[in-house]
Amino acid sequence: LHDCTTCSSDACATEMLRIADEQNIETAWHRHAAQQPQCGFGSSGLCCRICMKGPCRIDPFGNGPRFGICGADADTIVARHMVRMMAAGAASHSEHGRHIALALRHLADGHLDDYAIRDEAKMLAVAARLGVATDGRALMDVVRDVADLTLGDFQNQDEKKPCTWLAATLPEKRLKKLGDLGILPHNIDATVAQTMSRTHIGCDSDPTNLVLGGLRVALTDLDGMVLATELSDALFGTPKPVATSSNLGVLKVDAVNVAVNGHNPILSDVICQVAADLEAEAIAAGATAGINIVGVCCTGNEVMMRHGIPLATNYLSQELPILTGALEAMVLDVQCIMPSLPRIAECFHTVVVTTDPRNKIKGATHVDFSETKAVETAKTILRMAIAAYGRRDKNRVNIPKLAQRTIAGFSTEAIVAALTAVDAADPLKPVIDNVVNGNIQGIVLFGGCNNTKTMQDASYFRIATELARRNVLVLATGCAAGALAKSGLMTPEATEKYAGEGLKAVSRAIGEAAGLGGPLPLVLHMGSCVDNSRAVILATALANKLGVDLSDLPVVVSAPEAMSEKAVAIGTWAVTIGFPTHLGTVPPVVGSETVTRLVTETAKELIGGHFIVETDPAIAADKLFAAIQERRRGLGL
Ligand code: SF4
Ligand code: WCC
Ligand code: FE2
Repeated sequence: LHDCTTCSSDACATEMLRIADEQNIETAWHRHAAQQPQCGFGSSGLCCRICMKGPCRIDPFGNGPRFGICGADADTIVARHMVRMMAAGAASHSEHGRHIALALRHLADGHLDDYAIRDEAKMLAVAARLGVATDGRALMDVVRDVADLTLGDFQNQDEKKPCTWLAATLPEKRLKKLGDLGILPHNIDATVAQTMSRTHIGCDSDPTNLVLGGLRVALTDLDGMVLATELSDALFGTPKPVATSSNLGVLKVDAVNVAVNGHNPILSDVICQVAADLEAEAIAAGATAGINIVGVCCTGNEVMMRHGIPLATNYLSQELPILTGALEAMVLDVQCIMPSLPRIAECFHTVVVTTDPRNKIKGATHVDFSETKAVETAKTILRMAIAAYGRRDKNRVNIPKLAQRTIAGFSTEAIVAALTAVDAADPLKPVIDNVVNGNIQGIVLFGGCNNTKTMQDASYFRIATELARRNVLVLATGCAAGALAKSGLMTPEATEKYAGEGLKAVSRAIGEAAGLGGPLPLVLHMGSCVDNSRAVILATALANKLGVDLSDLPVVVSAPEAMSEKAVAIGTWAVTIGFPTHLGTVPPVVGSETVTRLVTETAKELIGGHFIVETDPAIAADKLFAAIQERRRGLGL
């Protein structure tokens, strides 16, 4: 049915796909093959399903209808659908953020016994950034004020007052530019609702105006991310460099293996905390190695960054840990979770547990999670996993041998701490000096998903090593980070092997000064998708120090396997705050020349950032490097 050699560049995934074929188990790759050929109208964005007179299709070659029944043309149809994707992405990230903000508010009110402010220094730093008084006040009073200010970003009705977190995050110059364009949002919920409203039949049909609305809603996505990241750090700790490992070899044959999959650390962090308490029960059940928690997707990134929990895999291969026959439970929260998981688990002993009442899956066991009984729920779930261990069929256990060493945990604070070891008085100076002297040509941030339209993880490796060779500093988040971790690029050895001479020298100097005993890893793992905000905070610090705007920095973004609506939102705000942003999968906009031109060319004149669509990874690396060079010339370097 499909050709395994082109599915994934991940050796563990390829091994598991062979087992899938032998045992006749359907995975995402098999379903991708069954979907071919995919609809040309949908692929180019020319199928409109916004009202029930439709679907209406526009003929891209001009031989058929040029207008939908209501009169909408290709530009309107493409723009409306793309902008709706941004709204859905922004809603998802911001809902995650709201969840954390509400938890903080409930904690301040004394309703949550199972949580605490684990990083008081971060909490106070966040308060100071938001203008909340801290001197001589009880910590929980500060927490309540921060939570309320944050919730204000979901409630403020004054359109002239921008979202608090955006205002506290972006450089002044950028805020002014966005304000002048009328795209600085005032309220996350209102902007998402307005986006849905203006894209309803018979509303906004002007492609330029629609795209501007899209930029505005994409900025609420950034707002939701920054607040999610910063408040999660206060609650669960700010990540520091930690050595761990990645890929399916992290599963242990003698352990009760539990995978946490999804995005929100609010449950998974508690699972990590209580696992030790149930160790004896697991051993009594015959699992001599106790309980082994592993991560998948962004929940995986969250617990990897904070607790060194190993990463089993990223988005596209999330079904495969079950195929090892050694996974007792997969615990799910929200986002990027395949509905196929219970179907695959039926072939094994694995229990699939959903925990969010708004994110259930047919065939899964649902255990309602609430923060007020977090420890109790986490223990219930872990006991389900321990019970499942007794049902494991030892003859069907196939754990691939491969696990790559991975150094993760590079929060902005951790990066600044490492730089402080080089220059305590002026930590950003070593970075800026080396950008100026060319040892570091620029910075690339890899983000985004996996997509069956390209070989899993392959472009990440190719573009990252190609740019590192040309002395570009590499950062990564989300499933991009998963891909680069599994590829072995988050190690000092990878720096020695792949980095250009300039970058290598800088990495060695920083790594050694910071006591890492060698260079920094080639790729710095900055966290989950919401942690793209960390890169924005870092870039803002650099821009402020240089007195320039984000659109002047030699910083680029790459999403070679973008897939989700969230990725569309992230890519769009990356462009909106001024970064050239590469997409390696073609978004459904090519049916409209106008919209395509708006996001790839006009955007550059208007806001400095723009999309670069390029499916060939080698050419993508060239284009990203060229964008870095253009920025360097702009700075006179
Ligand atoms: Fe067709 Fe217009 Fe309805 Fe879209 S909104 S489905 S183009 S009639
Ligand atoms: Ni973010 Fe993409 Fe992964 Fe989901 S977890 S698959 S949006 S990169
Ligand atoms: Fe994610």
